Amino acid sequence: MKKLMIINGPNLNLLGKREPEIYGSQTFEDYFQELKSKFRDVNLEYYQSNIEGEIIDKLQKVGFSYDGIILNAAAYTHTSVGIGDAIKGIETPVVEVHISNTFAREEFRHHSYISPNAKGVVLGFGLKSYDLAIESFY
Ligand code: CA2
Repeated sequence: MKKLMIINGPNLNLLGKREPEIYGSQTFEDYFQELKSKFRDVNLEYYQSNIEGEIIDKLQKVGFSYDGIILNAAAYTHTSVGIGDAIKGIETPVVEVHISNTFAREEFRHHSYISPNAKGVVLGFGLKSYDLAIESFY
């Protein structure tokens, strides 16, 4: 069975609790249970951290044994050379995900340190972006 890890970055623990007009009204924990029942033939895990170094630690920890990583680095997408370097340094392919269409938002969200090293990017489909990223590993 394929092993996939979803990694969510800063403030995504607030999903469903704040700013529902941009990010929807469902908590990630609820959505993750739906994902697990939808994709029963993959081993799905989920990790969230607000701390850049913890995200890098997790990428290094799973990045040589898992089949895929689905990464929403949230605001670190636009700032973190360190997360970009970590993706370059691991073997497991990373698919970058965003809930919102970052290109329809402020200019500073148009640049990503993740994209150049990602296998692909899915953005703008709400939480469904994660479904599509998982399907890319089938
Ligand atoms: O659209 C996305 O998935 C983002 O990665 C979300 C980030 C944002 O900085 C990126 O530009 C695009 C922000 C995540 C914050 O999530 C919240 C959820 C609920 C309430 C407040 C923040």
